This record gives sequence, structure tokens and C-alpha cells, in this order.
Amino acid sequence: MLISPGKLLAKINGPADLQKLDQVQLVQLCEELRQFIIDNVSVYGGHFGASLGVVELTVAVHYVYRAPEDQIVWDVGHQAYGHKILTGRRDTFHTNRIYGGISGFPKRAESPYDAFGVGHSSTSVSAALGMATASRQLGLPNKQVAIIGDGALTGGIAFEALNHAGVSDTDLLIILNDNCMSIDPNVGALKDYLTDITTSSTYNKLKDDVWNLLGKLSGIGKNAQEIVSKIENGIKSTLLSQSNLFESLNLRYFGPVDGHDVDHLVAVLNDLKNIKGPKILHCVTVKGKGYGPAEKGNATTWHAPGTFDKITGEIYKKHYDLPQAPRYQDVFGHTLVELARRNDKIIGITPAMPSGSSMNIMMQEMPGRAIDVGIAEQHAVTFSAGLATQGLIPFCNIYSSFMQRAYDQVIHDVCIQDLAVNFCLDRAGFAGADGPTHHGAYDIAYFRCLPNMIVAAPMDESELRNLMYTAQLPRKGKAFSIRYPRGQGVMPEWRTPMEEIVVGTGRMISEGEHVAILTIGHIGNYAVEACAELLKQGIDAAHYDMRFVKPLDEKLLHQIFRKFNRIITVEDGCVQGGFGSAILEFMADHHYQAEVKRLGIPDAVVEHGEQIELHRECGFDPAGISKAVLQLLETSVKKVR
Ligand SMILES: Cc1ncc(C[n+]2csc(CCOP(=O)(O)OP(=O)(O)O)c2C)c(N)n1
Repeated sequence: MLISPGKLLAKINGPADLQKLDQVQLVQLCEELRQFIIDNVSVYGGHFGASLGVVELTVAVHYVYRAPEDQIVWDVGHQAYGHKILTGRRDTFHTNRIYGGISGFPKRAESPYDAFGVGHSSTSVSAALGMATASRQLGLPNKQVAIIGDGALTGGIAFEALNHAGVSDTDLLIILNDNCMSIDPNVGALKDYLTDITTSSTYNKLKDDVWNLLGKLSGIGKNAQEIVSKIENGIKSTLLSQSNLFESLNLRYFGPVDGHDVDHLVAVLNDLKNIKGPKILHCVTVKGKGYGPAEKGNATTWHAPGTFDKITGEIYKKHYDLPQAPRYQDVFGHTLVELARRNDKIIGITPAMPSGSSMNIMMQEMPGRAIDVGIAEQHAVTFSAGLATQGLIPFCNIYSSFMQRAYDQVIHDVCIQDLAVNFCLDRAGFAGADGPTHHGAYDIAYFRCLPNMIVAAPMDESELRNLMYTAQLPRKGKAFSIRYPRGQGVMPEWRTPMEEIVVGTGRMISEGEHVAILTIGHIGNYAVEACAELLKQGIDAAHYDMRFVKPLDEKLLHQIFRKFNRIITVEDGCVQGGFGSAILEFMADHHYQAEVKRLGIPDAVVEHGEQIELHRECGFDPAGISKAVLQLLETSVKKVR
């Protein structure tokens, strides 16, 4: 179903067309853009509230700045739908996040208007500052704008960049898109500070007084450029730097302004464009703006609601006749509460993903026992390490791809000190529609090489519960990581009694003669399907769910390598350095000889799509596993001949 744009939007094939409009037409364009986003996302799904919240900002920025020469860098990028639509992707927007379609995030390979690829948060200021510094060095006149949310501003790298930007010789503009929301309500002292400077009558009066005074002194009225040159004389800096965090970092602070007043935004941006030096414009916006159900409803739900009826606001839910297996994240969330009730040393930590990880279940049921630390994965890990030094049992839940941010903290603060921190890695394996920035491809490889690290993955809900149960039992040191994928498991009756799994033990799922399939984690369920299919063709494949990549179940592996000389490994993770590599190392270390075929994520950037589409593309869906078995048997037979 192709969705028709409004009259003005239909004519915008790039920012140049937008810039031809009269400024008075921008309000209507905003309306049409907003409607186009609503029409599309309600049918095709995707991120929602954030893009609606920046419609006016997007139009104003593209009206005033000259992309792609001027570089507009979006943070996270989930709010950049309007930007995509205005920059030549209106007619492909219905393919957003769909296999083979456009990406849900800005992506350099997709468009020259996407100045920097994103998906993970808090990078925009660093990237735009790099571009601004390069322009200065190359003598280019172009401008750089970083657009960052109040949530993304809680990430450490954003502060590192502000710290640098304040002493940089650039004209960088940072636009702070402040809607008081991350995915869940934003947290931390900075959030309070931003609310404070937005609403504080004392601060705003002080600021107004300074500006009025400057206007009077200079006798030139409120022209921002001249005011700023006066400000440089020191009056503003002495008065305001004591009361404004950004001013004290040497960034000129403008605002707060209404981020939904497109006219005013255009006027302010036109002024700021000519102001030298690094500066920040604080825009106050509303997530979901202009769509009643999102504006009035739960902003977390409307962050990425799935498909919905745009008239009634009803979010479509699939209905099933039979009970369905739960999502792994919910099994994690409920099991953590169950364990925490019995073990008062347990504490939950999430970096800004309470609802994404289902840690919100514990936050609601046991306030104070689960903590959202903001978009701060590095801090989440070291904070967990600190908790562990005092004998608490942290369950630090971080998406596999976001954990990449905290690698040094895992090594330096957890593993080297041999601290017993539990890491639950959600979204391990292909993440699906979010694409390569979010695929949890590398965690097996990046964790299995670390000392004092246990690496485990459950094949089903019951195993997840048992691994979590095992991870909270008393142990001396060792980090314990448990990875599981996005989406549903396989057990509608998942509340099984919990029992310990001896660390480093795998299990046999089915016996066989011709070939052994070794799997790790949920992907083992594909192998079950493949074995059943192969059996129909007279091929008897054994299947082992290894459960641990580290330590490996060596006893079981000796049995396997003594019996089989044809082995297939399957993992929803990178093949290089992953689970299959661990099996090859075992084989080499123990002088076995076998033909080993490793299935998993190849050494390439795999784009977005449904998880099953990506598994198929990479050859480890059930049919791919069967095919690999047949090929292995065939090549072995040929070799014997
Ligand atoms: C490193 C990292 N951690 C977590 C996330 C998940 N995430 C995506 S959007 C988002 C909230 C961003 O909030 P904000 O920057 O305020 O933007 P808003 O959605 O409110 O417009 C989070 C936590 C991420 N993308 N990257």
C-alpha cells in the first residue's frame, strides 16, 4: 500500500525544494510531514514518537542549513524519519526497516544527507565536532549541526564531546532536543537540571536581565550576534556561567525555545548560523507531538508501537488460539523478581532499557532493587563491579550490541579483579529490523577470550531460568554472562522449577550416527527442526546443546570427537572467534581430526530484516543447517572415494 503525501510534501524531493518554499508554508509542510509519518508507521511499524517530536526541528534545520554541504548529525537516529522523507526517501519510506528496504537509521551508504551512521546513542557531538574540525583544517565554509536528545545526553561519550567542543575552535551547533524522555522516562540529575533551567524563574529571569542589559548597553536591540559579542566581553559569562552547566563548559547556551514553533526555530537558527564558536540550542519538545494517542498516552509504548489503527490509536496485537511462548526478556524480568524475593543480595541494573529488557517488572515490584542508570553502559558495568565488591549479586542487563560500549569496563573492572558480576545480554544474535548497529553478533567472540568469564546461552526458557538461578548461587569471583535473543522462546509453560546447571556442562538433545550438530543457545531449536527433516531423508544427525562456550564441556566434547568425524557448529553470532572457533581450538588442542563446518554470522555487515530472513540469508535457518549437513556428508563421501 503506497501512502500519498500531502500537496507540499509531494513536491519535496530534497532540501533544495524545501528551501524554495515561503516561510509561511512551513507550518503546512510540518503538518503534511507529520501525517505522512503517522500514515506510514501505523501501517509498516517502526519508531514513532521521537520522529513526531522533531518534525518542526527537522523542517527548520533543513530550511536554514544547506545539506549535504552543511552536515546534520542525528543522535541515535530513530527520530530521523522526517529527515529521510525530506531528503529523497519519501517514495521508498514504506520500505523502512523491511528486508531489502531503507534503514531505520541514518546511514552513510544510503544517502549523502546522512552525514553519519547511527543506531547507538550519544555519538552526534563527537562526530559533528570531528567534521567541524576537519572543515576548519581544510578551510571549508560549511556548518555542522548535532541534534541530540536529553536521553542521549546522559551517555558518557556525549560529555566527553561537550568537554572537547567547549575548547574547540569550531562553530559547531548542538541542538538539544529535550522531551524529558529516553525510551522510558529519562533519569538522573541532568534531567532535573534541564527541567530546572527550562522552568526556573530565577535562572530565566537572570538570563533575561543579562540580555536586556546587554541590549540597552549596546543600544542595538536584541540582535543575537551583537549580543553575543557583548557577551564575550564577559558580562554574560561571569553571571551565567555560574548558573548554566553549558556556559561553564564554554558553550554558548541559547534557549529554552519551543521546539514546535517552526517560525521561531527558523529565526533562531538563522541567527545562530552566523554566530561564531561552539554553541547549544535548547529546544523543548513533546514526544509524539501532534498525534493525540501518543501525546496523551504512554510515551514508552509509543516509542516504537508496532502497527496501529491511526484513527482510534489502537495498537494491533496478534491474537493466537493456542498459548504462546513468552519473550525471553519477560522470562528474564519475571525470573529476576522470583530470585530476588528469595535472595536479598540480588540487585538489577539497566542502562536506560527498563522496558526493553523487562527490568521494569522488578523496578515496579521491588522499587530500589533495580536501577536505571541512564544510557551509560560503561557506568552500568563498573557500577555493578562496585556492587559486587560489597557482596551484592548484580544482574546487569545490557543488549549484546550495547555491551560493546563497555568492553574495557568488563575487562578492567570486572574480569581482572575477578568480580562476580552477572551479565544478561539481551538481543544476542540478529536483532532484526534495527539492523547491523543492533545485531548482537560479537558477544561470544568478545567475551570468550576474557579470563574469569563464564559464557553461557540457554536454548529455551527453562534453561534461561536455570542459568539465572545458577548465576546467583554463591561463587568465588568470575563474571557470568548469559546471552539470549530478541523475541519469543519455545515454551508456553515456562515457569519451570529452577535448578542448578553445573557450569561447563552441555547436554545431548538427540542421538545420531552420521554427523554431530553442536549448537549454542536458542538457535539450537533450528537444529531440532533440521534433525527431524534430515531423518526423513534417512540421515541420522546427533544434536548437542553445549550451553557453555566457556568453559566448554570437554568431557562431552571428547565423547563427540571420538564418535564423529563430521561436525557442524551453529551459533547466532559471528563465526570468527565465536563458538565454532572454540570447538576448532578444542579439536586442535586435543589432536582430533574431523571435518568441521561452522555456521553463523559471516565476516560482513548483515543488513536489517526479520530475524528468520537474516538467518536464511546467512545459511543457518533450519533449511540452511540441513543443507550444510548434506553438503558435509557429500564432500566426506567424495573424499573417501
Ligand atoms: C548505546 C545505546 N544504548 C541504548 C540505546 C537504546 N535507545 C534507543 S533510543 C533511546 C532513548 C533516547 O532518548 P533521547 O535521546 O532523549 O531521544 P528521544 O527518543 O527521547 O527523542 C535509547 C535508550 C541506544 N540506541 N544506544
